[in-house]
Amino acid sequence: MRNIDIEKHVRGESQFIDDLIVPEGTLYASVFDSTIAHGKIININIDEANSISGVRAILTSADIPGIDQVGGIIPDETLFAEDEVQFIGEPIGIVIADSIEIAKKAAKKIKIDYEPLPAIFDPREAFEKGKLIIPPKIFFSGNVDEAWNKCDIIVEGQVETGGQEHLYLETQGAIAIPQEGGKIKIFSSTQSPTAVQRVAARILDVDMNNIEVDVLRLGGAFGGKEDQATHWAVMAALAAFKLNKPVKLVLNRMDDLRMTGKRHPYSSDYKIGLTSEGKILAFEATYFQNGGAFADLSPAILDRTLFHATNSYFVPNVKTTGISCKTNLPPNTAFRGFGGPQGKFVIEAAIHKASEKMGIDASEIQRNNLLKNGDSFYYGQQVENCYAEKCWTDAEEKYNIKKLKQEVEDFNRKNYQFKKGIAVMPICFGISFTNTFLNQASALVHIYTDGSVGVSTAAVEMGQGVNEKIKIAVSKTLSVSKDRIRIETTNTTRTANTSATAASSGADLNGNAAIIASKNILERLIKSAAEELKIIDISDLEIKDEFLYHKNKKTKLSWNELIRLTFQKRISLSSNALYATPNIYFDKETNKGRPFAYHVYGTGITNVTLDCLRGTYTIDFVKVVHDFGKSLDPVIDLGQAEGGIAQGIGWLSVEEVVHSNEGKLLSNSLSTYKLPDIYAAPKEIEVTFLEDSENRFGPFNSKAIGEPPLMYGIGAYFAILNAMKAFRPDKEFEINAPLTPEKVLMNLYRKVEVPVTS
Ligand code: LUZ
Ligand code: MOS
Repeated sequence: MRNIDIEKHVRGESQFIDDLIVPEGTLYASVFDSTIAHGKIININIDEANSISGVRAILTSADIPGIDQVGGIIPDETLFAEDEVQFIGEPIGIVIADSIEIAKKAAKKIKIDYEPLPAIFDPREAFEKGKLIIPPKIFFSGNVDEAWNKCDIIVEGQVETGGQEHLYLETQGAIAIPQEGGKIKIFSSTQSPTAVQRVAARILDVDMNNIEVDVLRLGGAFGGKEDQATHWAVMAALAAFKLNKPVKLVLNRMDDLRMTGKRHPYSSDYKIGLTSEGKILAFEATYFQNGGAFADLSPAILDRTLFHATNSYFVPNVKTTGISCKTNLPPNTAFRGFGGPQGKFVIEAAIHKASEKMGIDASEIQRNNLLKNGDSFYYGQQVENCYAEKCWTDAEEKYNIKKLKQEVEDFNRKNYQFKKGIAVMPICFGISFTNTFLNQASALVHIYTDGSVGVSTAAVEMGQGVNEKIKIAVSKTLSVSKDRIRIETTNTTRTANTSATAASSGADLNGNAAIIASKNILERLIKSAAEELKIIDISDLEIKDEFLYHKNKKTKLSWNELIRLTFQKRISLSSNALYATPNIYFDKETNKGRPFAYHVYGTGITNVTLDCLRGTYTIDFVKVVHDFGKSLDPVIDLGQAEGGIAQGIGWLSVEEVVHSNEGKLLSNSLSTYKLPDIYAAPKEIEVTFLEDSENRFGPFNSKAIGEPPLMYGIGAYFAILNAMKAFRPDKEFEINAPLTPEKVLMNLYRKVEVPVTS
């Protein structure tokens, strides 16, 4: 896969936080954290640590000059624990020393006495004890209570989905460098430079213009640096501010795994009602979200669960209840899909169970209930430009689903130890931050006197290729070669008040802003050319391939010449522009509105082979038809689709976040947390780009790609489950993800509850 940085990556020239050359005199910080899940801090003894040579300072909450508050949505989280700790890994303070080795050694010598308090790890238990992050949220349409009577089939059940570690290759980290006049410049590995700036200003009690945040690129994020990169950057800033020295703070892998939140595990109840023809009439669900100790982004993530509760289906009567539960675990956080995958999984489980009861294939129910133009989503938005059915029928034709199913059946008839399973997974994902005001981005475009172009936006490059997409958008708008365009670092002094690069909307929002800024300059250039050539009708002029054209005829004015001329006339060659997504709104009282600019659709087919002796499985293939709009860069988009699919499969199959009964992370390293490596990834991923898809909200008709493909991974869960059913048709299996090989094995051979009847 080629993207904007591929050559630098391959040569090891790309710079991440740990590669930056630090100024002389830089100090190093190491975080010390709670070793118990809940308790009062009785005493912190730093004497021994402080006596180690090379230790410069030990900072705790008492050393914070400003307001000790890092909560983004709800002010419920301090930078360092004050008198109470609420999870294992909660930061209590930092040691700053001449080297990282000294800082770490000293951190180990800090003795903390606690008075333990009871801890809760299970969201349902937290709910029963009234420990909630926000009051329950209810979305509904129609009337489920009246609808049940009209249903021929009703199925109820419980569904579990697990957490997921982001495992960005680059761990959390930052470098803070004091500047003159009390200013601090922070290099941070964050998706949200403004969040770092805002919180640093609050913690240090300075104005935001005293903090500059700069981001070159991240070594991955996946949502893990939307809110949770802030803490480490602010700690480094605090130390730099206190000691007036540059301070570097980079978490090692085990600290990062222990201290940071993951994808939220959910425990959910559902009830689904259908007609005997397989039309879904009613769906009711309650989602218990395991929020961890602080709110972080949990309320927004819960919203997205509710928005995606009905996936790609039209359901006339729906009631969903979201409950964000406070537990003594690290605050769970944004992760690719942002609660959407958890929501979709529940209705897919409900459909799966209903299909078992009806003795039909789940795909018949799925197919029968796909959204169409003219339907509405249960949160009020009209379904427009819907490609749900188109993706499904294209997949049916292109991949011959019927034949694939027949092949699975034939295989299963002939084999005992090995069974195959197949599942279809349609997706529908809403694009826009669900908090309307976040849907804005700005861009600053400069054209230098030699004709080269510099672009700053709010977008953060994290390997997803957003910089390349912005470059393409600017190149097309100005009709200037991509080689003449540089995408600059994301910097709060050039692009202020930024939303996080998140919600799959980085390329849409920032690409559109860059297009507007480019067009502003283009207009001035055309005017200047008209003056120069004494042409009256400027609509006859255009720039093509770095030349001015008049009535489609090349003139003598090259791009460079035009830039030079325009500069001589003292006309600005820079522009700043804002893009704000039009026509979106949401009423938080009624939970109705038009929260999304548009939706992304697709259909995936997943095939697996299960070794029923060992419980191990291979994903034979995933074949999808996906709606990319008019892709700005098919190679980047394909990479995002493939990566998302692998990550989604990982979440539901091999990745398992495990804690001890005391709330200690047991899957605390790469030897105990299983990632989908090349062997666990599908043997084949085939992606077909849906044809003729239009999207006026994306740059040049493109569509967002970051999060939607992850949800094809849900198909892998049900494909494995179908293979298990082929081996044990006598058994009812619980729906409890991830479906790790050991869980498969236990489930296949656990005592038979229902006698074999044939
Ligand atoms: N972040 C956010 C997100 O603040 N709001 C969202 O709706 C969202 N969606 C996906 C990923 N991050
Ligand atoms: Mo995200 S989950 O779009 O940071």
